Amino acid sequence: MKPPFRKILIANRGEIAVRIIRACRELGIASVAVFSEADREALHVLMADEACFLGPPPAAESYLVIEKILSAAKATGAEAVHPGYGFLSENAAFAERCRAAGLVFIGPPAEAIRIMGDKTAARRAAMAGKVPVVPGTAEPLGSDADAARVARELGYPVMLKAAMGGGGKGIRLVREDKDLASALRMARSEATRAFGDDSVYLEKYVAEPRHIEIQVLADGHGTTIHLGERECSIQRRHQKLIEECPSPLVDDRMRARMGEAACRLVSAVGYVNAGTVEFLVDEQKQFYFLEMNTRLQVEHPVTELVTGLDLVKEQIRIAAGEALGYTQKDVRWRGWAIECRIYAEDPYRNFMPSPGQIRGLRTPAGPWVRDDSGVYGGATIPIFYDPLISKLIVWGPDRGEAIARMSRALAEYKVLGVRTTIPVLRQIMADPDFVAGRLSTHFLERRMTAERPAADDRRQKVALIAAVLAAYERLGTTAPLSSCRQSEWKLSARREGSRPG
Ligand code: MV4
Repeated sequence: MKPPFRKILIANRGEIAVRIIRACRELGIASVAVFSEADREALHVLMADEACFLGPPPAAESYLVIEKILSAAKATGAEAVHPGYGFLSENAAFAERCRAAGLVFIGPPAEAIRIMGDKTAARRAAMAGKVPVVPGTAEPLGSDADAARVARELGYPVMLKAAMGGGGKGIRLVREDKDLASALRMARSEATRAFGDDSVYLEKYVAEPRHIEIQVLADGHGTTIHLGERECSIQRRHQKLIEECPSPLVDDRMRARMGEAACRLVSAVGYVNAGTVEFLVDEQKQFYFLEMNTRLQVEHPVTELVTGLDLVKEQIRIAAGEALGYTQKDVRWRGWAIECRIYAEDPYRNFMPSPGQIRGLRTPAGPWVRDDSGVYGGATIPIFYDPLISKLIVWGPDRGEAIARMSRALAEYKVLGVRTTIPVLRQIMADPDFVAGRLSTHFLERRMTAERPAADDRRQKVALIAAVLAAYERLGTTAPLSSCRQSEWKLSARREGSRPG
């Protein structure tokens, strides 16, 4: 079959650039990577068919510079641009500039990006599509007096949110009337600094919510379908750590209702391509539209493993004008998938980034295990970008088997040289509440009393000296020091407690 495009430029880096290169290769499409000074030897550059240098390490001087991306596409003769997630992926002006330059933007129309970028416009679109929204304002707030009246009508506590924000930036919980004025002042100045716009709006506060999102696909021929939900409640400060498909909370009826609501929103704004509709779900299992992400999501692989679809290939085909070729009733969900995000962060130091060189790497494999990684052993994780090393995704016939498989895979995972989130992920897989599916967006902060597992420093040093002496005796004095590397592996296995349970 004829490939949808001859050549695609990938305006991103790291694991998602690698993921998109893989889809291109399977479709017979040539790939062009872009890279900053900090990414000269990055995996996505090594894997692409061609690569274009952008500029200095800061994203504002490389991955975010529209002119540079467009020049790279022109210089290499790319026909289309895939933005991945983050960076320029939800920038309506970028989508427009691509189209004006004769490039196909692999994403939704600029107008749909613009509507969903304004959270009050997104709420209005949801209401127009009869999608339940959290009770609150449909327009940005006016004066402080207006805000106070609305807040009293809604009833405290309320959430104050930046209209141009999203993903947790610029939101504030207001518990009572007397706190509203100062919260408004702070929210407006924060919003101005972060988004260049001081518009804010109010919503009633939903206590103990779960974060459940619906994956949608829409082609340019009027077919819109949903691929079910992802449960994303295990997060820390709006950074997700674990996602699963399906959600332990959602039954067939609820999935159908949420899916139909998501499809109505998509149709209401003329959305085309892949997208995600986020919902908050309260303790009575009522769902409310929160916001829509107009891009491929980090956690898309769990949906892929359960539906059998390749979302990046679907995105590329849709952008090329192809029809989906199947309908809602053809979508089948089989088994359970879980994703764990492996970040170069120290979970025992408040998740502080831990960039640097990966001195040793052993990635898990075996049945139904997928590792979407952006690195290799010896690679350096720059300080300039998101410190995501990889996403470990497993599939099992049911949730219990998926959890057991994830525990097994995490036990195999070894990363030397940088701190990672692997130890907390192992703890969560063994947590009785997680295993029972008792999740909420507060799960992690309540559980983060975690301590480094009995890392008795003195005992570890003694063990290290003993191991060095033993290796020295075994090898004799003529052996090169590098032969000792083996013991570092063994030590790391012991240090991190690789045995499950
Ligand atoms: C809320 C909420 C409770 N009530 N809105 C945080 C991220 C942003 N997208 C919306 N967020 C929330 N909005 C109302 N009316 C609680 C959150 C929230 C949250 C949402 C999703 C995932 C994790 C979260 C963690 C804390 C708060």
